[in-house]
Amino acid sequence: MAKNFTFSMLKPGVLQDRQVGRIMAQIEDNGFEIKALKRTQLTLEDAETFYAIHQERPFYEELCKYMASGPIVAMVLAKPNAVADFRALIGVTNPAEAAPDTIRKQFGKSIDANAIHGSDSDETAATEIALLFPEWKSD
Ligand code: IDP
Ligand code: MG
Repeated sequence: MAKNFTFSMLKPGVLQDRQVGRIMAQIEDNGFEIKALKRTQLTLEDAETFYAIHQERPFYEELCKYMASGPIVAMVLAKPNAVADFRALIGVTNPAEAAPDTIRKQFGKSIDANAIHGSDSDETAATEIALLFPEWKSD
């Protein structure tokens, strides 16, 4: 599934603000096909596993607590060059520094509540998809 799939999550603030539909519309309008989709809430343990790569960073515990603080929307997205194209669509980590029209610029409130996650490589996408959609297989 290399190169054609990525994994994304809408973070708890987006559901709290009822902005799910607006963000999903932009994702589809930018050429991504939704291959799997669910609303769920991560346990603290799920969030810690998901962000394990950041466990030595000072923001790790706050980030995990935030991600487990309310429901999220998880999805598998398909498009050629999905990982890089999706990172371009969402913008850089800090919404204040993100380019105009990116999802994080429009919907992010702070560096932790930055609206949306996007995988950073094909390998990470595969790992993240397996965590949230253990049954999912590309066709
Ligand atoms: P990314 O989501 O743009 O790939 P990462 O560096 O992988 O950014 O960080 C994962 C998440 O951790 C970010 O989306 C953000 O919510 C949070 N984060 C990153 N850096 C900081 C920070 O300096 N302070 C607080 N939260 C941070
Ligand atoms: Mg990352």
